[in-house]
Amino acid sequence: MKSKILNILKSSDTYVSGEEMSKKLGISRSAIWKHISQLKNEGYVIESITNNGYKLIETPDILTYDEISQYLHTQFVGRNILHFKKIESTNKYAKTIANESVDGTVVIAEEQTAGRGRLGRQWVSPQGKGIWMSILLKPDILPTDAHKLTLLTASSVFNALKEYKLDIKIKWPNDILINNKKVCGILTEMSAELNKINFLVIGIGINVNIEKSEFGDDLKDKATSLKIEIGNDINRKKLTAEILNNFESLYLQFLKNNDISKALEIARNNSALINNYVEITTPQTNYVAKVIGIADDCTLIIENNGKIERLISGEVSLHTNYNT
Ligand code: BTX
Repeated sequence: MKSKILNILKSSDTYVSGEEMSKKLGISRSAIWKHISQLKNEGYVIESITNNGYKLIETPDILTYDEISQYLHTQFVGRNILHFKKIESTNKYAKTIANESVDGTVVIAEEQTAGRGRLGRQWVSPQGKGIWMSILLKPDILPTDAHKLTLLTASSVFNALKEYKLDIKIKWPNDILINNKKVCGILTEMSAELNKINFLVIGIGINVNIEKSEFGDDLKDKATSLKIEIGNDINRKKLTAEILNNFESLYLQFLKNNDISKALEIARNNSALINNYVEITTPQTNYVAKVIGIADDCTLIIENNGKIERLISGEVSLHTNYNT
């Protein structure tokens, strides 16, 4: 009902009376007033004048379904959006609601107080400055194929960012870089049995409107945001929808024909690693290897001491002294 009231207000440039809305929607005027108060709480600036009614003056920069849906073309991804002003971590929350939530549910927060990267690392997620979201999926694929969805997600984000005409690269397996600095990180988590995935949570963090001065000293040189690179604020609502649109299109193709070729092509053509020397860190050791390519199964092909090997996941950083 709140969304319907919002739509009426959005489609009118003059005042709409409470009576008119209550007739149109078949609810009482006090119910209308309650929903208007809720909208005000969410940040909508709504002027109300006795005998005239209500007028929408300003729409907040928030990533609710009401605000994103105008740009969304998906069938099911993002059709159920759970939006929070502040939450510990969207991935953490998505996992707690996974069993009772529909496939394609998206959890979005304006701020994360304990955003997480891989291996429990911190993901800085300041309020209203980024896109911090998790896509919940229940695919009928083997757990051993789940890593492919990280690459598919990276390619979807790449596609959505392409229009900004920046030097964007995909750093296998889970980062997007602009001018060699991290603008986006992806964290895929899974609940599975041996041969069956119960659910997957794909967390996407994108630095959108963060200023350089807002990154701490540890991130200043290795992180960037779209605003830093472009010089002006970016529409987070549209970008969120574009990522979900691109994601669903690649994902449906993958589910239908087990075809990941399009995502692979994007990841290969825009790779930050291919033909470069990288430092690979495993729990046991550190070594330098040359990246040859990305295989059809989305593993990284490396040449290590003359031997061709494949990595399914891992910590890979560019080894600047050896770059070709
Ligand atoms: P990662 O382990 O590859 O990267 C984490 C590292 O990135 C940190 O140790 C730090 O050096 C750096 N870092 C931290 N915050 C930022 C930032 N905002 N921008 C650039 N670099 C940063 C990458 O893990 C996966 C991150 C996924 C984040 C999403 S947000 C929505 C969802 N919820 C959640 O808790 N995590 C995911």
